[in-house]
Amino acid sequence: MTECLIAFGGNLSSPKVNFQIALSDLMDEGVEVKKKSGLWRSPAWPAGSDQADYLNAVVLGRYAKDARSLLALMHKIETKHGRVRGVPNAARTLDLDLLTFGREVMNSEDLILPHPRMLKRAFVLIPASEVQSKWIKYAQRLEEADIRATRYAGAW
Ligand code: PH2
Ligand code: MG
Ligand code: MG
Repeated sequence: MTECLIAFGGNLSSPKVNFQIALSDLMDEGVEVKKKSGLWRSPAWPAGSDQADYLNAVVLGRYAKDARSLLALMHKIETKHGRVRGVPNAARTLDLDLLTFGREVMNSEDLILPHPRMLKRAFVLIPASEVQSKWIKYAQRLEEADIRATRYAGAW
């Protein structure tokens, strides 16, 4: 079993419900949940996007197969939730991002590990800090305005 960190995001059609269903889908397919962050609400990045606020969360899990199998499973679940791929940063029902997979470092076209932008995003680092304390020091290096704009929005 490999420890994996999965980010959840969404800003269309009840993201909280989508997160709940997606997590139970992941569990049905063999992802064991060790820790689950709360929900965090933030404005759509980049600033000035004319979109609804996002909800984000991070789950620390364990998975028996390899990183690409997990990524394929995540894509299948995104598609089931009506996720349409295409325009970068377009509004979305459900975004599942693989942040880390064990100690794997990878730079291929379909998968980069650890996730290349995770250290820059308050909406990833703040929930990640709830489930793994090693991210706290990176969260503390974020811009104060980004930290303030990321607000706790309850359990799920
Ligand atoms: N995801 C994006 C683009 N912008 N903004 C917030 N606040 N949260 C996200 O998860 C997010 C975003 C693309 O994946
Ligand atoms: Mg994604
Ligand atoms: Mg994303």
